[in-house]
Amino acid sequence: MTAAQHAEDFTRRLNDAAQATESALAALLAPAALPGEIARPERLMEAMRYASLGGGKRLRPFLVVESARLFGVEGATPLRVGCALEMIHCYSLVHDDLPAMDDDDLRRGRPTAHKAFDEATAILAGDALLTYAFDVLADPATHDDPQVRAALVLALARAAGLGGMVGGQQLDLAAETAGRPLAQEEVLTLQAMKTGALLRFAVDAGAILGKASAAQAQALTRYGAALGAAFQVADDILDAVSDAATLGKRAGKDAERGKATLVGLLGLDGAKARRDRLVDAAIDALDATGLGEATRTLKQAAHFVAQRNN
Ligand code: GRG
Repeated sequence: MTAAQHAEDFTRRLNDAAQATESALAALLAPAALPGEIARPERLMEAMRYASLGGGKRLRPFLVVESARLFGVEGATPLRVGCALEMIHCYSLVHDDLPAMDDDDLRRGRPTAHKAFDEATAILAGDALLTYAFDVLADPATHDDPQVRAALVLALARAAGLGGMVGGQQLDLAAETAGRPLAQEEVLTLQAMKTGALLRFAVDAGAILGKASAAQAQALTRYGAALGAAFQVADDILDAVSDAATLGKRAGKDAERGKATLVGLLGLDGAKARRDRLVDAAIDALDATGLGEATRTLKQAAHFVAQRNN
């Protein structure tokens, strides 16, 4: 394949994963109650659908699908795991946009959930997406091996909760009122928790589904951590240099709020250099899996994450 064909193949895979995620999420968020549920209130469902359908790059489900594919695992199983992860991601965006947190009006180019509905409904839609994510992972329809399901539930809980995304959000909020700027190490920890942990889970999930060897699983975790860090530096850079029309959300927020970012700490060029080093580290980690050419799409994903414009 030529370089242009490789690029085309990557775009097709990304789009296919996004479309498959959209359809699978829409099916999961259908009105019919599941066994054990009593009823699905219409307005809550509508808010959950608003928060999770019709937008987003679907990067996290794509990473689950591609990591599982390294081990020949394809189809409904990785897609459902990707949907569970995307539900957590969408809930975090809904809650992050609330007046008590970032207080934003625009997300994915549309009014935020609490603007389109109301605050209480947005909180509940986030809560229900969070709970549903673990329902999907625990459901035998996701995987017939209960040990695999339990491993996925545990890994996602660790990535999304106290010591992961939610903990990172708390550190971020605390930093705003700390009265002193965060040191670089503190910013890196905060970012690894707040945004890195979910991206890392995506590739760890592929290793769990693929029953990767310990060495391969470790290498993939290193890839996920580097990718997550590259994603966040790219986010800091975009917030500093882009605009709301391109981003689909407010730009320049970090500087406005005096947030500690890597652009603030390293300058724009320093942040770009760090981003590029992280992409190299992600690619090295994939080479260490010993899976060779099969890792090409994930290598392209590292470049994509770093160079994205929204
Ligand atoms: C409120 C519990 C709680 C957690 C919030 C992840 C997070 C923690 C907040 C999101 C705020 C934010 C803008 C973080 C920066 C990185 C990030 C997650 C950007 C959005 O992710 P993309 O670019 O979004 O993958 P799309 O819309 O493409 O899915």
